[in-house]
Amino acid sequence: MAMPIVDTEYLKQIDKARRELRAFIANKNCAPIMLRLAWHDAGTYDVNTKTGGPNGSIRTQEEYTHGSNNGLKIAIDFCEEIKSKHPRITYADLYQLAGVVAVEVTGGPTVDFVPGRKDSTNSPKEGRLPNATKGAQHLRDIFYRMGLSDKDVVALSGGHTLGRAHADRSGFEGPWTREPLKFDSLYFVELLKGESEGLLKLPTDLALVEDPVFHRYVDLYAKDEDAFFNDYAVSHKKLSELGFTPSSHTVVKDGVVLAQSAVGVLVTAAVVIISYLYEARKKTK
Ligand code: TBV
Repeated sequence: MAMPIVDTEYLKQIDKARRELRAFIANKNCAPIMLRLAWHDAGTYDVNTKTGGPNGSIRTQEEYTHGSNNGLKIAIDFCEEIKSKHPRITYADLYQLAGVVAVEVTGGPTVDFVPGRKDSTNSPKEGRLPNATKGAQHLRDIFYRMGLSDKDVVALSGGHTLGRAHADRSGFEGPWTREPLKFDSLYFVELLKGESEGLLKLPTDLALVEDPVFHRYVDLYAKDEDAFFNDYAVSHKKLSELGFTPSSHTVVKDGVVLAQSAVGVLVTAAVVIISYLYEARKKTK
């Protein structure tokens, strides 16, 4: 049987890496490119062949030189600084953790993170990530291939609240909002306003307004930031776990281990019940 990746020591390392990532991302102001790295590692998933997905394969030269990954070597190298201090943490976990922390430190929702992804160096063929020059049908084709929904398309597109396009990487230029280091719902507000001096709208961004089903979510998220944050957190978690089935032996909430195994759960429950009975007895005396 394969050794499980996640044990108590691994979880401690994840907690430390999470703290280091918070400081690193705040110092370098690199939240946007860390989020883009997490998305491009995960976004290759194919639900039918169960290939691609968040498995760290984007670190291979074959994959980071794909056109859509232009510029991401910067983020891969940033992550290597954390990896060298915590070599047990898989690249797959590290990239997804960096994405979750990027959203968190820029003021976005807390995205639940469950560790245990395995690494792979098998890169899928080029062409699985979306092409920014296309429309709604293309977005559906790509996201349905990942096993994701229309709602996921729009919620995750809100990730463009962070960062900007660079002419030398994608051929596009500029940020989507006036505060590209703040995670908020202004991407959707700007989208509904239409053309705006200095702000970018990709063809895929415009498709969200033109398509009636997508448009309803854009309206909702522009009006209701809580609705956006809730849906975003759910969609981001789904994206970060494509093809990954967390081990049922570890229950982690907000980085805290609640239970290590079924036995652990029983022991914890027994301790709670016994101490309760003990306290109750003391009171009746
Ligand atoms: C940058 C386009 C997160 N995304 C980004 C660029 C482009 C796209 C500019 C790259 C550059 O020049 O530096 C052209 N990315 C796309 C398109 C898709 C895509 C068309 C189609 C779906 N993006 C994204 C998701 C997420 C992002 C799901 C995260 C959840 N992308 C992202 C960030 C940045 C880009 C934070 O795709 C800024 C990076 C669905 C930086 O500032 O360096 C929104 C959606 O995936 C389009």
